[in-house]
Amino acid sequence: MVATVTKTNLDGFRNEQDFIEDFLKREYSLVKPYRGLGLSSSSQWDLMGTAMVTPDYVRLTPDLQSRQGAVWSRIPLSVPDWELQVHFKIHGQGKKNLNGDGMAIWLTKDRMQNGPVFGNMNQFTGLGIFIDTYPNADKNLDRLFPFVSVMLGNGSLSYDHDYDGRTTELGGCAAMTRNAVYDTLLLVRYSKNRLTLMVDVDGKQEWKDCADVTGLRLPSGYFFGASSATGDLSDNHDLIAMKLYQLTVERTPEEEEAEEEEEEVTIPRVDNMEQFQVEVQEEEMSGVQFFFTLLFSVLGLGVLAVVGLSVYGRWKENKRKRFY
Ligand SMILES: [Ca+2]
Repeated sequence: MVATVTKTNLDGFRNEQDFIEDFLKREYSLVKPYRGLGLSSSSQWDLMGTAMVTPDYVRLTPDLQSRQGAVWSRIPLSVPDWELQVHFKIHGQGKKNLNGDGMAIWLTKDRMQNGPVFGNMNQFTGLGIFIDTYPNADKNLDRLFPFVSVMLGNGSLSYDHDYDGRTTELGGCAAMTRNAVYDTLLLVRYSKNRLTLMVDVDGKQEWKDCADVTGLRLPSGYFFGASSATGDLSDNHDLIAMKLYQLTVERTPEEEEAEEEEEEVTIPRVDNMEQFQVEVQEEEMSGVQFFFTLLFSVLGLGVLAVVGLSVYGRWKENKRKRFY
């Protein structure tokens, strides 16, 4: 029997319940008041770049050109089934599509790095959720922006900023997250190798599906973070809260057995996706396959020989008829 849990800390709403209960893990959460954030040695989070704390939000970047800011958890994640709720606000003076670049939520092996992917390093290892507010790839807008997308990095995959990361994205959706009238939130749930991304941006207090990736394998011990960057175009990128819930999920005995037998995941990957197959192993022929391959080869050669001989015979006969 799966009980329904009413949440009191996030407006008491929730969609499908496929877990028994959840439990807020304070050590992985960033909530008001952000006491000692980035300053105290007892703080569980570090600030970098232009990130600054105010009573109501953590501003990753101000609405000014060429800024980078981030906040990173100090504690490696050891929760197997979890849900992360992110409350953020992106706003600025720029007219639509004259603002940028957006922000990213991370769960990665490395932390506190500078770089070109929304203020974090490229070729990252782990999970990146991007709230991309500027269309770099095409100005015809065959895709609405802001666009929220998911990428899994394995340390060699590269996020292509000029193409808005389309070549590496695992899923995503348009979400009107900039200069929004309503609270803008996103939810990332990871359980049983399935990653679900949902958004709530239109004040209806319900989660809308954005991406759903199965067979996604993420090692444990990674760090949560949020980062943002501005370039020629800018925005205020504010993080209001990141809440991490540990989920209690029912597993069938078969599922438990399968998980125990699985090898420990050391590099993030998605099953059945070519870009995550580092080694390509040639399939070996079984004995039966080998026997039939040999049999048909011999039979085929035999047929060819017979056909060849009869053609040769006729040709010889024709030749003889012609000369005599
Ligand atoms: Ca972009």
